[in-house]
Amino acid sequence: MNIISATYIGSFVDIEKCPGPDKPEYAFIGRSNVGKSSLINMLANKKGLAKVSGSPGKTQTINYFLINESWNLVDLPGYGFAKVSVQQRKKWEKMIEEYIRKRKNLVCLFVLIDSRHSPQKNDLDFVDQLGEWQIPFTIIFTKTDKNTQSQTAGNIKAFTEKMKSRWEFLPPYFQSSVVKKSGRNEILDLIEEYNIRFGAIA
Ligand SMILES: Nc1nc2c(ncn2[C@@H]2O[C@H](COP(=O)(O)OP(=O)(O)OP(=O)(O)O)[C@@H](O)[C@H]2O)c(=O)[nH]1
Ligand SMILES: [Mg+2]
Repeated sequence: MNIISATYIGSFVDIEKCPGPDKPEYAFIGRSNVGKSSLINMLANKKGLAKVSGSPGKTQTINYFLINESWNLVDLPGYGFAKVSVQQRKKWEKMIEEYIRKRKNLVCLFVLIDSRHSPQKNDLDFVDQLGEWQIPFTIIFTKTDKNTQSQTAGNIKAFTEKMKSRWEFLPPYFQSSVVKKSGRNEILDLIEEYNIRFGAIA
């Protein structure tokens, strides 16, 4: 799919105030610093569209980006960021939960996992939670440029094995690197397929 236009729409903290549910949307969630905002910029092919930072906790609201005038990419705050107050963290968690569970036009939730690490408890807990809520999702293993291919493959295998021990079916998964510019076509192809299905039922 070609990206012709990508525009920032706005930032929201209240689900009720998010843009109307007439367009399909795709949201990105994962631990703080995993690369959600960077991946959105790579997909949209627009540097600086979503704000990126070397320190975790950069994205603090639900940010909407309209793509090709017809569908939205949604950047969410990360989870597992230790340096915010318990109160603030609770607020983000509630906002994320409401968003994930209530948005009827959330066609696919992408859960980003840092491919540099062995399986992390908060990521496994998060995907288990999605299972309990019955939210379908797709995994993207990010930052694959950071390790050797075999280390990355080992971490991905370890994560999927953990999931297999708790889940009957594995969700689809991709790999990405904004440094190598990899994963973009595969993710956009999936979104295009979903957009067609959304159009068919809308
Ligand atoms: N090497 C490498 N660095 C990356 C990649 N993706 C993101 N980064 C870096 O990781 C850091 C965090 O990126 P962000 O996109 O801001 O991460 P985020 O998940 O949006 O973080 P929060 O908004 O704080 O939750 C930045 O320094 C990025 O440049 C990647 O594929 N490879
Ligand atoms: Mg971010």
